Formats: sequence, structure tokens, C-alpha cells
Amino acid sequence: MKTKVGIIGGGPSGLMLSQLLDLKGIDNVVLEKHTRDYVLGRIRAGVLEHGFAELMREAQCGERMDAEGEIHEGFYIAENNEKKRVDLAGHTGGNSVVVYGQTELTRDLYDARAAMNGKVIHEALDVKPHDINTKNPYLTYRQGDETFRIDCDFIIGADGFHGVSRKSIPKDVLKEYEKVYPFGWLGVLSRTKPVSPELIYAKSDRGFALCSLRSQVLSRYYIQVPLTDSTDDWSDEAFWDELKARLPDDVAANLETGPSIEKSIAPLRSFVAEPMRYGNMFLAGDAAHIVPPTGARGLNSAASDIYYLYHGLVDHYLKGDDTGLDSYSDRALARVWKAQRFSWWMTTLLHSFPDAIPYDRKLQQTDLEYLFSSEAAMTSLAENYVGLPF
Ligand code: FAS
Ligand code: PHB
Repeated sequence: MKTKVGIIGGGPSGLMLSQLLDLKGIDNVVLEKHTRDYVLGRIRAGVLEHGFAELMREAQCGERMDAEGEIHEGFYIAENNEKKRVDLAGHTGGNSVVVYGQTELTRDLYDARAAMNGKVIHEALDVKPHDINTKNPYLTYRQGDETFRIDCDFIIGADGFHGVSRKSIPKDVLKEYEKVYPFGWLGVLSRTKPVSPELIYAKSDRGFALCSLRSQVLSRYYIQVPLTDSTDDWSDEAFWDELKARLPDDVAANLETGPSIEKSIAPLRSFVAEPMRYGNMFLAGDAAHIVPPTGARGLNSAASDIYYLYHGLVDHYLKGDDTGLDSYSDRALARVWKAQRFSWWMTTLLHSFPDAIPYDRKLQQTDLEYLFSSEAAMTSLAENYVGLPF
């Protein structure tokens, strides 16, 4: 098979790029190792920046998001039995975020790909990029006992943190930066009414907690847990009791509990791989960078990668201009590192660190007090949370 752009990974990054390119008549193929249902079974992000929402609309996939997603113009930070509101719109000239689950937006992208007869190949095993530092790169993959080859102009590694693309860049070229946090997030999805109309990020001596939602009948909650914990250590009752213990009394009193329909623990790490281009292979999304989800930057960092790649590829094929592709890595990394900083800052501000010394805890306290006493500090938080410009 021959195509223009071979995309490894059928998550939001790969599907979004595939859809945008197809709409411009740029032929592409997506190779996804799992089934569609497996990909849709993963519960991940919940908050979309303005830029991501705009890309969904440009990809002609924004209809259900606009109908079912919720516009949020603020959120709360809770501590010491009270909560204070972060006014996103008031500090960003009216900007906001859309609360709409990654599962649903990935479903919308899959449906749009199917409607356009997009080439998304599932259960593509042992995908390997070849000759990536030449003008004729190609992909191979296996289905059953048969091996297939796809010749392309460019390869996009949108295969997530554990994918094959980043590992295909020579070790003497690739530079990796990583910070692992000494705790994880235990997440629960429940068919219950959300405890708050806007998200609540809670800092407590017992650990961090987050009250989020997917709709008015589907709630998403998280608590910080030690890395040694497993979901077997947490019954639903134990989870609800601990969540309540970390929330202000008036919030805890209104918490509607119910059976968990999903329960998982995600480790927290900050990670960046440089460069995000090697030869004619480009990395995008989690294949190149990971953030702790405290700042809701994970999926949203993928959005700007896709935006830059999309415009670079369109300029290459429709105008013969390679400026966008040649500047991709530097341009994408400049925004990625700002999301890294913000996610590290939010995580450091709100979590209980097991090895923290009293001085660290005083700094956390001071940072929070400064945040709520300074327009400049609040504006900085707000402009990062709604998403810095692409
Ligand atoms: P993805 O990992 O989503 O997709 C990569 C795809 O490539 C997958 O479908 C995978 O099956 C496929 N693949 C991998 N290797 C392959 C191979 N060799 N061949 C073919 N296909 C291959 N972000 C937030 O903003 N908020 C959150 O709350 C949040 N929670 C998260 C919880 C967890 C457990 C994880 C892992 C991530 C979370 N994230 C969150 C970040 C997440 O939303 C990512 O940013 C987002 O999935 C990035 O999308 P992709 O870059 O498409 O990568
Ligand atoms: C979520 O709803 O899953 C969510 C929201 C905001 C975050 C992290 C996760 O910062």
C-alpha cells in the first residue's frame, strides 16, 4: 500500500490528524494495535482547552461536544474546610474550557473517520517504522500471520508513551527529560450527580482530591494514593469515605455516592522527549510528552502538536512550503514545556509529598495565599488552564 502520511496510533492525536488531513484531501492511514472498543474503554481526560475544542469543530467532529459538553468558566480550590473560586473567564477576557470526556471525543473522531471511509486499521500488530531518515520511509505491521508494508512520505508517531515511534529514534539523537512523582491518582467513575457544578481541586493534609464530571449524571473523582496501592486496596466505601475526608464539610455532606463503574490508578510523571522530529518521522501527543493530570494539560498538549503538524503538512502538499514541518519540533516543544511547567506547579501546589519538610509545606501555603491575593498570579494560572495560544 502507498499513502502520503502513515500514522501510528488510533488515539485522539492520531485520529484528529487523520481526520483533518483527509478533509484536505491528503491521503493517510492510521495503524492502531488495539480494537476500537478497547481504545474507547479507556477513561482518561475530561477537560478540553478552547484550542482543542476549535480543532474538533474544524475536523467536523464538534457537534456532539457542543451539544453535550459543558462550558466551564471557573473552578474551585479547596483547603482548610473552605473553597475559593478561580475565575477563568474573568482573568482571560472571557475564555473558558469545555468539560467533555476523552472517551466521547475519541468516539466522535472514530465515527467521523468511518463516515469518510478513513483508513483506520485496527489490531495492527508489531508496527515498525523503517528508513525514517530517508525520503522513502515505510511502515510494516502484522495481522494474523500476514505482514503488510505501507510506503509513505511521512510517518507520525501518535502511539502514546509506550509506543514504538519514540524508541525508533537513535539513542544518540534522542534526549529524554523525566520527573516521577511519589504518588498516583486513584480515579472512580460513578453514575451519580456531580457534587459541584464546577471542578473542585482539594488540597488536604490527607492528600489531594479532585471532583470532576462527565455530565450531570456521570461523576469523575480522584484521590492521591501511594504508589504502593492497588485498586484491590480500595473498596467503593473506602474511596467515598476518604474523598469526603479531604473535602470541605459542606461539599462532603452533599456528595452523592454510588457504585464505581470504573476504578483505576494512574502513576504521575512529567516527561518530554526531544527532538519531536527525526528525518521524516514526527512525534505527537503522549509519544513525546506526558504531564501529571493536575493541570488538565495532557490531551490538550497533544492538540497543539496536531495543529502544528496539520498546518505543516497542508503547506507541504498544497503550497510546496516546508517551513511548518521544519519548525515543528522547536515550535511544539516551546508550548509543551510551558504545559510541563504549569502541570508541575499545580501538582506541587496541591499534593502532599511524603518527603516534604516543614519549609516545603510553608511554601505551598504561601503559594496558595499569594494566588488568591494577586491578580497577576491568578491571571497566570487562568491563562495556562484555559490554554496558551497555539
Ligand atoms: P494515546 O496513548 O491516547 O493513544 C495512543 C494510541 O496508540 C493508543 O490507542 C495505543 O493503543 C496505540 N499504540 C500504542 N503503541 C502502538 C503500536 N506499537 N502500534 C500501533 N498502535 C499503538 N490527560 C488529561 O488532560 N486529563 C486526565 O485526566 C488524564 N488522565 C489520564 C489517565 C491515564 C491512565 C493516562 C494514561 C493518561 C491520562 N491523560 C489525561 C493523558 C491522556 O489524555 C493523553 O494525553 C491522551 O490520551 C494523549 O492522546 P494520544 O497522544 O493520542 O495518546
Ligand atoms: C477529569 O475529569 O478526568 C480531569 C479533570 C481535570 C484534571 C484532571 C482530570 O485536571
